[in-house]
Amino acid sequence: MTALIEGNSPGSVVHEASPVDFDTYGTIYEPRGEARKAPFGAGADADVYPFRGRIDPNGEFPPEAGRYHLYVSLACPFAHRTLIVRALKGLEEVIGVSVVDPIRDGRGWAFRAGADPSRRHGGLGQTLDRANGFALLSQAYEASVPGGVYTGRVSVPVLWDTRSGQVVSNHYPEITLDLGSQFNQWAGEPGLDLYPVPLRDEIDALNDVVGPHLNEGVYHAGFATTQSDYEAGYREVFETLDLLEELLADGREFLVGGRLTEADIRLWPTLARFDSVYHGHFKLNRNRLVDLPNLWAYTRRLYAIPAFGATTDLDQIRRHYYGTQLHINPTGIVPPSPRIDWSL
Ligand SMILES: N[C@@H](CCC(=O)N[C@@H](CS)C(=O)NCC(=O)O)C(=O)O
Repeated sequence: MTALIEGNSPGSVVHEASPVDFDTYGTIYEPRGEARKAPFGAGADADVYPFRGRIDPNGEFPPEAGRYHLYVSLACPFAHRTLIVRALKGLEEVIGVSVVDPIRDGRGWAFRAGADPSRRHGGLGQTLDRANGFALLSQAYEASVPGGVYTGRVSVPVLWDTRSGQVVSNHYPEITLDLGSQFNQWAGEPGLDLYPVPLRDEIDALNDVVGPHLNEGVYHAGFATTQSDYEAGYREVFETLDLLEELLADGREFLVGGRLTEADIRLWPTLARFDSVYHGHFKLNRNRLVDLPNLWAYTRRLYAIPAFGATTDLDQIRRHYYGTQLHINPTGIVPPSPRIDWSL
């Protein structure tokens, strides 16, 4: 299943997953053969996202430069947030990153260096596993549970502890909070507080709407298998976009408190994917994001910040959604990018 490749740290062997093979392994939605059957469903259920460790100076996982590693997919909006915070805080030298192949068969997220077309136009690209040399991300999960039998979801993002050799957390809301606050002594931007105490109630209130109804709402519509479920998802998504369009009508630059916060980081990855993927692939076609002037101006404003724009790989995003979610796009055909002008 894997090929061996010389690792860059002495003595280590880095594995590369064998090529994507839908015929043998199916998809993660309908796995085949030796591919692992995993529970599937939307939401942040603790049973399927069981790793909830926190970075804490007095806890099991104290902050330390070079100790923790992120496993991400550039396609995944939940993982995208962790990269945005890592870049905003200037933690590139402090927290390592490995990037999975955006194309995923029934074995789940996998590491392939491949001929990555994204890297050619300046993206982060996909990588082999720089922390452990695993071929499949499931190996990181299996290494973290007694007996190696893991029954939850193999999702990204993952925060990995290289010291104890286990997953710290696969729960993105806490990963971004910890990256944003616990590594300040090594951060390039130690003073940047993305979750300031006086704004927390307002940020949380907005996240409580944006999270379930927009970030996850797009999947409710996109993955629906009945007309009524689809319509309910469609409604909640556009109601939330309308609400945000209204909120931004006063010309505010950021969602809360006149400054960049967790609220922007939670919302933005969904907006960045909207016209490229959700509008067509998820049938969320009442309008495009570019048709909502306040939201589109806001989206472009944040795209111009390198931590947002440089972590956004629309090529991988399109290839992942259209080329992997074969239960809703059985041909796997990936359309070219729509014409979007991201300039300010
Ligand atoms: N609730 C998760 C959401 C992450 C998530 O759903 N990631 C998706 C990709 S966008 C994934 O890895 N799915 C694979 C799976 O769940 O089996 C979190 O806290 O991070």
